[in-house]
Amino acid sequence: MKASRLFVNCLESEGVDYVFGVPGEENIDLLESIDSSKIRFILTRHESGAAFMANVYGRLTHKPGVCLSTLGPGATNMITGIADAYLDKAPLVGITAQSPLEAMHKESHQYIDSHELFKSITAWSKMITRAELIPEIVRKAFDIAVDRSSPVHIELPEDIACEELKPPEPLKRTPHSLDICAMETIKKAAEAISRSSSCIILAGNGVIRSEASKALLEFASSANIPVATTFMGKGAIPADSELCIGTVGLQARDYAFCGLEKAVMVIAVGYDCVEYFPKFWNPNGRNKRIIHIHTSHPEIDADYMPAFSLAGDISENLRRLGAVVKKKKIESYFFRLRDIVGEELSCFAEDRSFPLRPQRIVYEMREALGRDDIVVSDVGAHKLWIARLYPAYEANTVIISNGFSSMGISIPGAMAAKFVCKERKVIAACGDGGFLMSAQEIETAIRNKINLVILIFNDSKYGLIEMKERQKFRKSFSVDFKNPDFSKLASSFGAEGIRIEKAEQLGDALKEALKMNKLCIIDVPVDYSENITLMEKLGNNICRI
Ligand SMILES: Cc1ncc(C[n+]2csc(CCOP(=O)(O)OP(=O)(O)O)c2C)c(N)n1
Repeated sequence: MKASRLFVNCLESEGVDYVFGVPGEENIDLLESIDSSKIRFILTRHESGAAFMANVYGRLTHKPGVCLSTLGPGATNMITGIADAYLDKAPLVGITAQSPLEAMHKESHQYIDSHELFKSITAWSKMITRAELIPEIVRKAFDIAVDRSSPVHIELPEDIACEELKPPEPLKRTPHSLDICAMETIKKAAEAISRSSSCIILAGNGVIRSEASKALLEFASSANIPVATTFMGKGAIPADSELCIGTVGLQARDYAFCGLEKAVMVIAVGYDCVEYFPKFWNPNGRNKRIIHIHTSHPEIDADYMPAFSLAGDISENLRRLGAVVKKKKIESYFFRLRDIVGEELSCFAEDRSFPLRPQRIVYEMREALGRDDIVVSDVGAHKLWIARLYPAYEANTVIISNGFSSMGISIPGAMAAKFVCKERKVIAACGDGGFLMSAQEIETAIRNKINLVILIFNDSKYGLIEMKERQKFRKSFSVDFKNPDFSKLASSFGAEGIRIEKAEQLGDALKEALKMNKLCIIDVPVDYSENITLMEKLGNNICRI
């Protein structure tokens, strides 16, 4: 058997159904083996698109997404999407081709040391130097990707890929179980919660990765504690649960943040420091008592020094804690915070300003989508508006990159969402900057008959950076650009293009676009003049309640 065939057998044995990637001379043996397997190869137009697809596939399925590139330039192109999976903690297996073994010690066409490059953005990176090691290396890669919810990297040299060998069998996965904390520790944590005068739960993406949303809601209900989520924790608790007070993550005193500020105790569940520095919500004073509940013990951070760390199975540890904790009384302040966010969104339902205000766009997106439909946000000012205002009712219905925060994720990410959840509606929401960082993947979507809606917040600028510049320098510079005609661009790809000309048009346009049997690009002129309020005024307003 050819080694590349054995490699693909191992991928099949891991349950891989899609590989996203771009070919190169050095990976055509592997591609030929994939071609004659049950795995579907999704040919993309840029390796970063392939990596973003694998990244979002991993987040949605909790199985590693797989992406593939050639050596050198293919590998370097794939890096951004893989680095995003690293800081956003998505399980992913990245495969790159490599020069033959005998060419690696000297100057050689397209050769760079990819292992060195990938080492710092993966939990594990390995070159296959002997074909018979393939089953062990692939098995180990998938275990690490799942257990650490992280990307891993396998390098397959060209000469190894086409070696013939007497095939070993793929190895089977041994089920791994997570720890459950000793009852003694759980009781102590429960006593601390009962004693604390004011408590809040801060839920992060770890809840979603661990599929612990149900346990979180049960725990919050039995202890009667309000829940704020991070951007990537959106949907960990339904936005219409009376305990959900909204999203934190802006570097400002936004609504839900005030709840965090007021609480004496923070129960951080599945919270990742990478998303939202502890110094923003527990600054210098470091006076909050923290209980950390996650799959692993906490990152060392001087502003995040929990009194208790319950590491292991999040759901089971929450259940045990919920069984012994005393029900608390919630101050009305927390409910007020929650109502204000809802009021802010509905207040823009009839807003006729044109260009549209971001709040109106978010309102219309929410109206057009069902509870379990999916929004994949790109990175920019639009992400902040979506994160704070868009109510998410289920886990993984708002996909946001907030660890690595790479522009360009939304279009390939939304495509991955469509591969995984064919029956759900999907919107890729992006700025005009991020759109053109991944627009080439529209061709991939059309070729694969993927119907989704791409909604562009069009301000002819890198909007978020303008906001930061204005905040710091009271002026803006180096952020303006000119856009192509997005409708014409859409039709040149074979997609539908709609340009919004007045605010009232957006709701119907979105609903129709989501029903279309075609990919649709909606170009929405946006008025970002209120962006600065994301950083300034909100905090002042909130002080008054
Ligand atoms: C790949 C990448 N390059 C640069 C940045 C820095 N950055 C963050 S937001 C932003 C502007 C985004 O502009 P746009 O996509 O138009 O969205 P808007 O802010 O206007 O909503 C930039 C340049 C980044 N996060 N990722």
